[in-house]
Amino acid sequence: MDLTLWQYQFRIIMLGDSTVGKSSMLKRYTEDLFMECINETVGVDFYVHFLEVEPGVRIKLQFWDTAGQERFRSVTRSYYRNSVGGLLVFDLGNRASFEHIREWHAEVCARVQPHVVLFVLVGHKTDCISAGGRAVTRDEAEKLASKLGAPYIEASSKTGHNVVAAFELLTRRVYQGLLSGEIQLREGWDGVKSSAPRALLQQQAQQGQQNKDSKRCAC
Ligand SMILES: Nc1nc2c(ncn2[C@@H]2O[C@H](COP(=O)(O)OP(=O)(O)OP(=O)(O)O)[C@@H](O)[C@H]2O)c(=O)[nH]1
Ligand SMILES: [Mg+2]
Repeated sequence: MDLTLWQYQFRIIMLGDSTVGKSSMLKRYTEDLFMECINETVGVDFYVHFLEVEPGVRIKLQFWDTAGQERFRSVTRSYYRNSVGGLLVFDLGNRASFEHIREWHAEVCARVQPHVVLFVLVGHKTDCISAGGRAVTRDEAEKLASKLGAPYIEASSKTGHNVVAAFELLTRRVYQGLLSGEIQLREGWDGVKSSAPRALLQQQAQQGQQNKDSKRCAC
């Protein structure tokens, strides 16, 4: 089987303050590597990974790894619009990075209209909190996630804990959004691409809508 073949391509954007570990999460996920000394991201970096979400359905994940530093914001903003998924990352030992999550979320949502971006919130660097370095409780993070309509997960790129789980959670969320019709392919928008014929996609979207309608009736 050609491992570069894919049925869907999702563009995912990494968001959060500088040093929270966005690039480290991607390094761990795509190369299974961790670096204590890693260069700050300048503008935007690009990573690719493939994931089979169900037998025969391979997703090509294109990651935009944005710089958290304010001085790059004009560059990174231009990548929001063509993203379908966003990993909102904060450092569990850095309270300010948690408090800025609402701003990251609001900024992306305002700029992607009329498209939708689905998010997962990540409390990162769990390896540091065992030594009493936790600045954000799980309860606070879960409350924020629920306000943002996103699942919450805690991870560490250093140990590898939950890194794959975080990316898979987001990928499956986008895939389900596509099947249910919450996410729709549109001309001139590159958040999702499909190698399947358009007729098949329309059929899937209609099926998703019917499922939604029947669920509504059942309530
Ligand atoms: N202890 C620990 N350190 C981490 C972890 N992930 C990243 N780091 C360290 O945190 C620092 C910043 O990591 P980066 O991945 O460059 O952070 P970033 O969010 O990409 O930063 P910008 O590119 O400036 O936006 C580096 O020194 C990493 O080694 C982790 O899970 N645990
Ligand atoms: Mg980076």
